[in-house]
Amino acid sequence: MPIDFSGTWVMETNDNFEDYMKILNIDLVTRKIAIHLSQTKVIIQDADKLTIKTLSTFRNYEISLTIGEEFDEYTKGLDNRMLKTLVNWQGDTLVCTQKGEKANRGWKHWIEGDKLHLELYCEDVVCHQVFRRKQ
Ligand code: VLZ
Repeated sequence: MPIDFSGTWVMETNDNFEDYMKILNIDLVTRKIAIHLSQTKVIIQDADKLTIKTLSTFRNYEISLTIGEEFDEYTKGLDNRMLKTLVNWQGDTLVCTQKGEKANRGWKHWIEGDKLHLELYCEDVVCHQVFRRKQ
C-alpha cells in the first residue's frame, strides 16, 4: 500500500530553482518573477490516478496522470516543450522521467515527517524544494 501524497502543501524552501529555470531556457524576465514566488502543491491521489497542481500568484501548472502509463506532457507556461512523461513508484518515492529535447529530465517526490520534498532535475542541474502540509 503506497503512501498518500494527497493534500495542500506550501513551499518552505526552493534551492537552485534559478539554475533549473536557466537550463530550461526560461527567459530572464520570467525567471526574475518566478524566483520569488511561493508555490503551493495541491495533490490529489486516488489509487493509480494522480493530479498535481502547482499554484502561484503568477502562473499555475497542472498535470493529471496514471502511474505507470506514459503520457504526453506539454509544459505550457513553463518552458513550453512536448515531453513523453512517465511516473512510477520507487518504494515510497514518486519518480518521474520526462523524455524530450533535454537530457536527464525528471522529478522525484517523497515525504519525510510532515514535509513534502521535490527534486526537479535536468541535465546536471538539481533543484530541491520542500513544502509543509497546510492544516
Ligand atoms: O512539478 O514539474 O510536482 O508538474 C512553477 C510554477 C512550476 C511557477 C514548476 C511559475 C513545475 C514558473 C514543477 C514560471 C516559469 C514541476 C511537478 C512535480 C508536477
